[in-house]
Amino acid sequence: MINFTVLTIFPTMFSLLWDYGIIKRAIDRNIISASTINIRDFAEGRHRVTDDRPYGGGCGMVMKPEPLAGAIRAAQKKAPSSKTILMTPQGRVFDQRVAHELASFDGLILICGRYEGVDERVCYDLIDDEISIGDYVLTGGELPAMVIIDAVTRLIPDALGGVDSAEKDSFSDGLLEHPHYTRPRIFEEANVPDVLLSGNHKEIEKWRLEQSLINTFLKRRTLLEKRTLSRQEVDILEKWCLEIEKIIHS
Ligand code: 9D3
Repeated sequence: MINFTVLTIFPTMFSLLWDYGIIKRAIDRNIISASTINIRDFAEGRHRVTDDRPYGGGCGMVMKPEPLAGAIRAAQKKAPSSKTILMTPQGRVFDQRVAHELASFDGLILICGRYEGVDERVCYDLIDDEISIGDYVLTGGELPAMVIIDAVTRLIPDALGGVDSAEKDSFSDGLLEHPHYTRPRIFEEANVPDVLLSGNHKEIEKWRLEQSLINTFLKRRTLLEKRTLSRQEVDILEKWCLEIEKIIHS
């Protein structure tokens, strides 16, 4: 059981996440719990303002510190053993390793910034970590928070259900996936590879590993470089090397 608390000025955006598919099922089955806190509820005054102009001038607005600090403290009081994370383009970049790391916490409090950023003084004491989901510019931290909740949830045992385990995932073992096929056997004159119809499970596993390796080599070479190869993987790649040399030297 892991508890997600999202701090945002747009809590209704998160029904996109809570109300569908695997995340919905995980909530229904008490595999995760999820709630949102509206930062605006902690803003003072008749207009409940959450942003203000930047000291020093410049364009854009900055998230006011008081409502955000109030919301963070309320979230931390409700879920005391949680890690508090600010979603920001300046954070460390999220990947599958970070997903595994975050999945080990009892709770995550995810703060979604809006405007140009949050007042720096909020970060000092109240925030444990800063995460970005990649180098492109979005309009706020809500989609990044959803990405994190989605990736972390599917790592929790039982969240996926069925026979598929998250550990079999390509990114968990650092390779891209092999190609997939389903019925019909012939689609627009294209056949399914014979080996998949052979019933020979050892050969099928070997073919899939081979396809994974080649796919990774062609499309995402840096993933291969980051990884230590098994004996069987070395054998497969050496076989391909020999085939290529045969062509070169013929
Ligand atoms: C003008 C400088 N901008 C930084 C590149 C300011 C800025 C733009 C967009 C500040 C915040 C945002 C909104 N984005 C996020 O809050 C955000 C984000 C993102 O834009 N990309 C990838 N990951 C993330 S996590 C939060």
